[in-house]
Amino acid sequence: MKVLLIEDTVTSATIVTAQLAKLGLESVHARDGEAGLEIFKQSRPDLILLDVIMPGLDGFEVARRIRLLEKDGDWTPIIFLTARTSDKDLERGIEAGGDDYLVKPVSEVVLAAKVRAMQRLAQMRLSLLVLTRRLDDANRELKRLTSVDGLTGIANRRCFDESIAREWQRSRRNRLPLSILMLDVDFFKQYNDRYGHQAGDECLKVVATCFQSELKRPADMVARFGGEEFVVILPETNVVGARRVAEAMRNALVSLKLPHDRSSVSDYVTTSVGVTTVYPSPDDAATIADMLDAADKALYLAKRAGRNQVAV
Ligand code: GH3
Ligand code: MG
Ligand code: MG
Ligand code: MG
Ligand code: MG
Repeated sequence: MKVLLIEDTVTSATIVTAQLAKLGLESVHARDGEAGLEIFKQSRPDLILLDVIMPGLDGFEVARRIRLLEKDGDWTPIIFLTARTSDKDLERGIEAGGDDYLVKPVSEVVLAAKVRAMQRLAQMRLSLLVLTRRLDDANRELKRLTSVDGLTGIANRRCFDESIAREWQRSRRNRLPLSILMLDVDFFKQYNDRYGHQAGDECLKVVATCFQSELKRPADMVARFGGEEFVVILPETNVVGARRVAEAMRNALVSLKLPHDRSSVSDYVTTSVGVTTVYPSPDDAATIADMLDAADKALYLAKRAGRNQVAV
């Protein structure tokens, strides 16, 4: 622990320095406020013993300036050394940013006790900082866990709900088209029956990654809607663009050639896609649910038309 002693009276400084040394504390002495502030800036002591009455800057002013020099979250304990102990003076000292005071001549036992008290406070402050950092980490992790699908690692339904609400409003405000793709893996029940549920899970991970890698713009997002269904948000995308992305996703999955010998439409895992494009407007009563309904209906058409295809 490094102590900065700011004291203009040499005899008092000599006594306190000796007392600090006896307590095993390293100290550096400044003869006035200006010099003290310089040392503070350069060496960031762990504790400051600060005389109140000094020529030039008095102790209260020095304390005020030290508090201004400290960066956010920094704190150096300040103990005033004072001959005066009127309530008014104490109040001024605390207001200026002091933490405690010692009456001169300084008693060695009181000095030792107050130094220990400040050490305890500093320790508590450190623990608090560590705790705050852990809390921040935990919050970030919580946010991740609540927005990511546990199996596939892509956005989950909750995250989708938030995103679609945001994009819907944005599209409404800016009068821009908004497209949605609803994708459903074909004959997935049969896939599970044939290869087992675990293989089914693995397959869904691969499918999710495949869909994700087809999205090129940062604003586009794919989420697991539930089970073997996925949903894609394509902001500022008209029906031509949406259909193009849908075809790209369908094709990308076909190209993976994931074996599925119980599928009636292909030897591989395939997906059907429903597309819908809306132009939400402030004077329109249409809702997000209506848009999802439309995408679902299009998906149903794609299924009924034979699967492994896109319908609008
Ligand atoms: P369709 O082509 O009409 O979509 O046929 P399908 O068999 O894919 O449709 P259906 O809705 O009848 O069955 C979906 C299946 O997906 C049923 C369910 O067991 C399976 N499934 C849903 N979620 C998961 C999952 O997380 N893991 C695995 N392994 N299977 C899942
Ligand atoms: Mg003095
Ligand atoms: Mg389904
Ligand atoms: Mg399905
Ligand atoms: Mg079905």
